[in-house]
Amino acid sequence: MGNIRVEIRENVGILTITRPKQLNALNREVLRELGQALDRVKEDDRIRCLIITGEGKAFVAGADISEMAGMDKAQAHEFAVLGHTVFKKIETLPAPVIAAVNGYALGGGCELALCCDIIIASENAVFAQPEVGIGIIPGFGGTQRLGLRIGIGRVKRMVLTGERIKAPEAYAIGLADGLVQPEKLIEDTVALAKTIAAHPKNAVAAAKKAVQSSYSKRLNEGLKHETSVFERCFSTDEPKQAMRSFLKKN
Ligand code: DAK
Repeated sequence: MGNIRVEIRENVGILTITRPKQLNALNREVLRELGQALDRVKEDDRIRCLIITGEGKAFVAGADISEMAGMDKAQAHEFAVLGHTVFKKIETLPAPVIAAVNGYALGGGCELALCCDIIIASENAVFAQPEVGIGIIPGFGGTQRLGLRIGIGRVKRMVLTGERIKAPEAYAIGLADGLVQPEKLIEDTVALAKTIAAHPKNAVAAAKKAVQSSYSKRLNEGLKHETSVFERCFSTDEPKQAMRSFLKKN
């Protein structure tokens, strides 16, 4: 796999997205490889807790805008199905998943962190849902999963302004569950993962499932609604124009 690396430390898996030149932006290839890697992790009895992180200065700077700019409505739909399928694999993986957010977690990157069970932020992490700026809405669950962590006013503030939330604020408002020094991010997250991994495997999986069940029905309905609203964004020229203007500036 060209964009994903998985290493195992005792009974903890560390999955790293390795596309640092594009700030680990999620294109179709990265999403497919992420899905395959998650399937393997699920089958690997050694892994009792999984950490997801990014290589370089970003966790994930969002969906790949250069790929999205060329999508028509049908391709956007396919992309949505792919993304939702992969993100669901994280949410339903029996082993808990911890996002170790090492830098930018923007758009689809913030949404990737949100579908992990626990989010640990490095002090230099930055979270945002900037999609409105490129003519779309968060389409990988951000409009639904953010509300499970922060209040509705804060969700609207993030989604409507696209503004960036720095790690200390993210921790203060419950968007992140831990705040650690950048150089200790992996070490501290592995220590947390080992605490989880030391408990009986079936009890941990059952506890994760039970907590998920407290909100999964409402979440699944919300995700369907988000997808239909998202796809409608592609029925005008707004996203294409806004994405092209982002690409021109870069
Ligand atoms: N896509 C593609 N390339 C990206 C990228 C992205 N999201 N983010 C960064 N890059 C690329 C840059 O174009 C640049 O490439 P080169 O010019 O070197 O070839 C390289 O990464 C380094 O970026 P910068 O030079 O811009 O680095 P800086 O440190 O100056 O700035 C930045 C870092 C993160 C502030 C900046 O790169 C930035 O603003 N990036 C875009 C962030 C963003 O808007 N992200 C949200 C994308 S929208 C869907 C569901 C969900 C989504 C889509 C569809 N469906 C349901 C179908 C999700 C949408 C999003 O995530």
